[in-house]
Amino acid sequence: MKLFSFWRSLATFRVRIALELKGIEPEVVDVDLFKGHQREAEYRAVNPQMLLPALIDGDGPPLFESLAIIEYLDETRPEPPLLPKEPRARARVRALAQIVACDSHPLVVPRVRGYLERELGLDEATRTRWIHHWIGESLKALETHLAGSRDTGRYCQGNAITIADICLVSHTVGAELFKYDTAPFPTVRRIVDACMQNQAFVRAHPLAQPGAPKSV
Ligand SMILES: N[C@@H](CCC(=O)N[C@@H](CS)C(=O)NCC(=O)O)C(=O)O
Repeated sequence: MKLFSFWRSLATFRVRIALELKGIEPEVVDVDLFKGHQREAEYRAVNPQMLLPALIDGDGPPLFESLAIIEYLDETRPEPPLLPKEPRARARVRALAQIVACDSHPLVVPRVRGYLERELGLDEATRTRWIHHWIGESLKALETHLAGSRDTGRYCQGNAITIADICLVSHTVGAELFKYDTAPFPTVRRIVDACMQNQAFVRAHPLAQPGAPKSV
């Protein structure tokens, strides 16, 4: 299995966590987002959208979109399961995951930050306001959902790690990389701290990847 990855990519972080939980060690191909390598012909042939992650399992074709990749991994390697069995619980897990992967993260990725800077001429302080605003909006929504539901347990859904936890951790670590204070979200913090007891999350962490700085 081949994972196209970059240490700073939060979407790839999600897939790395799932791979670690499943005990899969892929070959890693580094695509440097800071140097724009995602836009070079070699990677465009893998993912025409020029986004990480992409995953090749066996003789391909490449899989793309982190949530689709994680569900593919879960369907092809069912242990440990990353979605609950019961339909309402599955819907809640997917919904919590999508707050991160569909409603928040896409607003702060490099191509959006670059557009704000180059096309709209926003200075760094204004761009940081944008990033913090959208990170904060989804943290508020996640905290409200998690603190207010009897379905929440040690993790987002009961006491087993699911795709919702994978996304919650990627979002919170992303907030930290963008210097956004997550302390006002105690339920989010409690669940993230519980996840970080699991070595799969620790090994997949952006700062544990080759090429990452010691801190940001
Ligand atoms: N919805 C996609 C998001 C993919 C995405 O935006 N990836 C970012 C890194 S986290 C990327 O490759 N950005 C490159 C760019 O913006 O130019 C997923 O979940 O896989």
